[in-house]
Formats: sequence, C-alpha cells, structure tokens
Amino acid sequence: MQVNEGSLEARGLRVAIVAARFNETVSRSLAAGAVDALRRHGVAEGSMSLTWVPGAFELPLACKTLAAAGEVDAVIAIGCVVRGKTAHFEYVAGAAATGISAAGLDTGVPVTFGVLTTENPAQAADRAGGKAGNKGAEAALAAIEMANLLRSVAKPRDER
Ligand code: INI
Repeated sequence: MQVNEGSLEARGLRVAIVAARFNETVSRSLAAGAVDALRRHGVAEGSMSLTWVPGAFELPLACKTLAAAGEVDAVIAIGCVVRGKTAHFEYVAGAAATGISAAGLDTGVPVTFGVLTTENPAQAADRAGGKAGNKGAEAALAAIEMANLLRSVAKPRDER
C-alpha cells in the first residue's frame, strides 16, 4: 500500500505568516510560536515573512493574496477571536475559518489555521504559549507537513 505523509523537514521551504492585530498580545505569542517552530525545523530567516492585518475577518484575503503570489510554499493564519456577548464572534470566527480554508482550496497552497476561538481571554492565553501549548506552533508544523505532502503527491510515484 502506498502511504503518503508529509515530513517535518522544512529546509528550503518559504512560509508566510499572516497575523491579526486584534487581541494583539495573544496574536504576538502565537506568531512567535510559529516563527520558533519554523526556525527549529529549518526554515531560513529570509524565507519567512510576517504580515499584519487588522482583525481575523481580514485574514482570508491577505492569506489568499500571499498564497496566490506564487512565492511561498505555505501560509499560516494567526489570530484570536474571543466570544463576547453579541453575535459578532460567530460572524468573525465563521468568516475567518471559511475564508482561510477557501484561500488554500482556491490557490492550491496550504493555508493553516492558527486562529484561536475561545470563550474568554484566559482560555486564549492557555493556548498561546500557556498550559495548553502554542497553537501558532501547531499551525506552523501543519504548514510544513502540508507543503511537503503536496510537493510529494504532485510528483509521479517513482520520483517521490
Ligand atoms: N477580530 C478579531 O481578530 N478577534 C475578535 O475577537 C474580534 N471581535 O471580537 O470583534 C475581531 N473583530 C474585528 C474584525 O476581525 C475586523 O477587523 C473588523 O470587523 C473590521 O473588518
């Protein structure tokens, strides 16, 4: 049986991080986690970029534009949406998730989801380098794995 799995070797990969400034302290921790994971896995300093957008709602368009430019192997979307007392949360989080997914599907470039959607700020802090790890780092690993996977399965079997 042919089993396909992307490796976590990231030397030679070019990766864009797009981060939402809303809930900036959390986004900065998530972005730092992503950068650290990319570095540890071999992405060169000059092969990473960090682009800021106002909020999670703006992530999809920026991710799609960077992915479509053809200069990166993967894009990592970073942000934090905290549930408030209005329906705003649902619209912002829903649009971010749907749009970020579409950015990858539309361009063929993996776009991973490092966007926290939490009930409160404490839960966000836990997931941005606190006791529940760093979801930015996890999104970076997913980006590396998907970039390698797509490279590999796009080749004829005997060249993998
Ligand atoms: N943007 C976020 O990234 N997180 C939030 O929690 C949030 N809330 O709660 O409103 C938020 N709103 C801003 C939104 O992403 C857009 O930037 C804004 O609506 C302008 O388009």
